[in-house]
Amino acid sequence: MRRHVIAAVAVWVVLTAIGETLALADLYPTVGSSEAEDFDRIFRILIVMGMPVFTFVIAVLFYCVIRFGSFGKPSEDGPAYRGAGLGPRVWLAVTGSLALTVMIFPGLTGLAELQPDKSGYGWGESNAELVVRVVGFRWSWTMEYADAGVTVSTAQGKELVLPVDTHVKFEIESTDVIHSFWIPAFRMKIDALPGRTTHMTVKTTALGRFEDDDAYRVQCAELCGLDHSTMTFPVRVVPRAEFEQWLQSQKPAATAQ
Ligand SMILES: [Cu+2]
Repeated sequence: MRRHVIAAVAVWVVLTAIGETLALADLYPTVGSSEAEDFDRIFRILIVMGMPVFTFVIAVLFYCVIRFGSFGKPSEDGPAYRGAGLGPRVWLAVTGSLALTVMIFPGLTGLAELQPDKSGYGWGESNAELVVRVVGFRWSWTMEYADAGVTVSTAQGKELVLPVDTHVKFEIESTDVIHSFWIPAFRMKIDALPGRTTHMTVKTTALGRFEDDDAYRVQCAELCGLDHSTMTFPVRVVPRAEFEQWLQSQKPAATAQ
């Protein structure tokens, strides 16, 4: 018995080392907002905590299958394991504590951080420096820079241009069915609902554009019909001065000249 325990533990340790290395490796999509940094950190914490539990189950399962499996030969059932004794209690205590811990941190603490502004339906702070009104419809989006009186849509071959290092608040609506407004580089997503405005605020932290990196795109993330997968919109994050220039060039008076 002792030999089997040592062998299974060795498999567990090796699998855990591989899993934790992968969890901490930089295998994540482009990070383009401070929220993305938070979410990636939270994701890593959850993976790092969950990995030993996952690899324990895998190690015991595979060790037992390989070492004790009868592989087609007829065999009798082993003696029933009644679940008494130290093993199950330790297992319950460890996994129960881990589950409770992640519910509080990063669960509840993360939620409180993400939703300091309880007004309306949405995520993020109310300290927006730029407001973009987003309308989703089958099967595209329009973006309205309300303060500047500028509206862009894919029909015009435009893109969602945002200034870097800026809190941007998106106010999101739908004209038909439920869509979901998602920008992978920002790791933030919220439903676009007909008859209700939702919002989310992100702080852009890195320059980027769709041509170089498809994490810089709006993508509908709620199955909404035939062309759901094409319901995308390119995003470009630029320095603030360039943004102001771009916004001026998009104003109706400027484009009419
Ligand atoms: Cu969709």
